[in-house]
Amino acid sequence: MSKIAVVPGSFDPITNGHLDIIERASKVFPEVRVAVMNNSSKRSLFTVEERKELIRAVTSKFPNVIVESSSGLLMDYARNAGASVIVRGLRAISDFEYEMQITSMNRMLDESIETFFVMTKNQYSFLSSSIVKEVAQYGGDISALVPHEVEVALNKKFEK
Ligand code: COD
Repeated sequence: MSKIAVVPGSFDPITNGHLDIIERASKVFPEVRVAVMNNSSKRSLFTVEERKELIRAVTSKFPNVIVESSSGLLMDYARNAGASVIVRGLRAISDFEYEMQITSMNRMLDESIETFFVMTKNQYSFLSSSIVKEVAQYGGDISALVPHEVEVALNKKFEK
């Protein structure tokens, strides 16, 4: 069995909640690939390249983390990467229904790749990229919610 885990997401942009999931996955798996993917139900603020650059900047302290992107299906990306596990974060009950749906679909596409869930830390249970963008857009303080590089990039997007 391969020891490669994929942490997929939109990461628009990466938050402290995402970073915590990536860090915890990097302590369990010898190689973690963070995959920036398209979520067709979300409109993005940052380009894929910008999102990758920010993730690379804030995960550079983890030597076994690689940042990539794909515009196709997650399971095709994971298979080509030689991964055996997808790691997802779980916050509230509201995440469960969505995660159940995509995990079941992904299992139909490739049942050899398992999905593992990591429970968020309490302090990140309310945190999402959308809420961070909303607060940043109206000039609120997001310094406790995202890494410094992301705070700078968001303030630049909203010209603060
Ligand atoms: N604490 C813990 N975990 C968190 C937090 C937090 N505060 N915030 C987010 N997370 C977790 C999420 O639960 C998720 O597991 C991960 O971090 C990434 O979150 P997002 O919101 O950036 O990413 P999503 O949910 O939009 O990612 C969806 C994908 C892009 C992975 C999905 O749409 C996909 O696989 N797209 C590719 C096309 C495909 O294969 N589609 C078929 C799927 S059935």
